[in-house]
Amino acid sequence: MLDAAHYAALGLSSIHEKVLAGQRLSFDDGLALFSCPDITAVGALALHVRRRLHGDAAFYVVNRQINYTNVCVNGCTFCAFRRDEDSEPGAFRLSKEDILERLRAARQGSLHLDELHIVGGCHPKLRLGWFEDVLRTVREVYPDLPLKAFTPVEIEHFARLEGISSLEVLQRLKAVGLVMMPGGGAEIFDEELRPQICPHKADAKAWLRISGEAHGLGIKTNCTMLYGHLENHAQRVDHLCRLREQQDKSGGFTCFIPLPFLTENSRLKLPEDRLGPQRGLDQLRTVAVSRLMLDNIPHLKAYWIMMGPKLAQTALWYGADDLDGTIVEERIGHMAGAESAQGLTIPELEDMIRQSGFRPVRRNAVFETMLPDAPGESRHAEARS
Ligand code: V47
Repeated sequence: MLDAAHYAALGLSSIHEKVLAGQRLSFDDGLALFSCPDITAVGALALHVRRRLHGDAAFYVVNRQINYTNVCVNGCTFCAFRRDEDSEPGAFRLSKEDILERLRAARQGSLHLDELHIVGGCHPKLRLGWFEDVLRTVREVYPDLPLKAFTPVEIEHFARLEGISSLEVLQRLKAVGLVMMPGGGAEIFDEELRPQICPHKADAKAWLRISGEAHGLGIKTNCTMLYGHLENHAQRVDHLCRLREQQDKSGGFTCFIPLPFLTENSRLKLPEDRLGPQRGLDQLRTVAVSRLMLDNIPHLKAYWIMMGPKLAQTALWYGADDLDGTIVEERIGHMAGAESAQGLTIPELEDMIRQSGFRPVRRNAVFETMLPDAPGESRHAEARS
């Protein structure tokens, strides 16, 4: 830990003191951390908090991601994954059988999955009954597999299509096995900027309300922030403060995932000065500031797909404690230019963590710790495709 004199020289004495005392940082503190020229000083504070919460543990999950469709009514300008119509080139929609086939393939590779992550575009015709049927069937075939599915944006969309409340949608999905929701769709909450990047998506209030409703039903959820596009530091800090405020009320956010904007194939074009190598440092700083501001959210994920494995490893020293998982098939980041592999094996993830100086801990979708090897499992299964 850097000493008090160093933080005094940086004008960060009060932040340094608050972090050591475990006190809440203010909006202005968040801004000061974003503009501090010494990124390692910011990182050291975040590392202190991360160690206080998790010691030397760094988490990963043996999971699969399934995107059921990329057809979406929301028209987000940043999204390279989306298609507006079923008939557009590159549009896809999986059947229930396609989904089950992917799970069978995972089982044939003798891999015990601890999370099934299902998300997709807001398709204009896919009804809630279809999703209930998919979840019910998956649960029948794989009763031990924790189902993490549907962002608050999808829940809002299902509610609109069915003409029922979001709470009712959540109750119906919980009844067929939903235990966890991914954190996507939060993007940036700021009311001026949000319509420019996701004009038709559930707004900030709806996203936060639905997260709170899920928490009230005992469904844990994650939360995200999409950054590195048109937003400024104040809009980032505002986003973090709104998540923190919601967490004070409903308490069910498990993990925060800062998502760096990947620019390929996107309709959202950035000015040249936003595209340079400084983006790597900005990712580390954003991880660190998020860890420091979100004092009531236990985990912070350096999502290796979007950050790339090398930067994700480094992020473990800047406040992150989780890398996500084996994944196998990922589309949202790769359609936007992610250069990472499609999947990693358990040994690859564990090596990444050990080489970074941390202790690998296998967890499930709701962050319960698992034994490192499930019975009869091949640790090398599901190598990158
Ligand atoms: O909501 C879309 C983002 C999110 C791009 O909860 C992009 O454990 C960068 O939320 N560049 C979906 N990001 C992914 C997501 C997620 C992923 C892994 C784990 C979890 C979890 C959640 O991806 C979207 C959007 O914010 N996104 N396009 C892009 N071009």
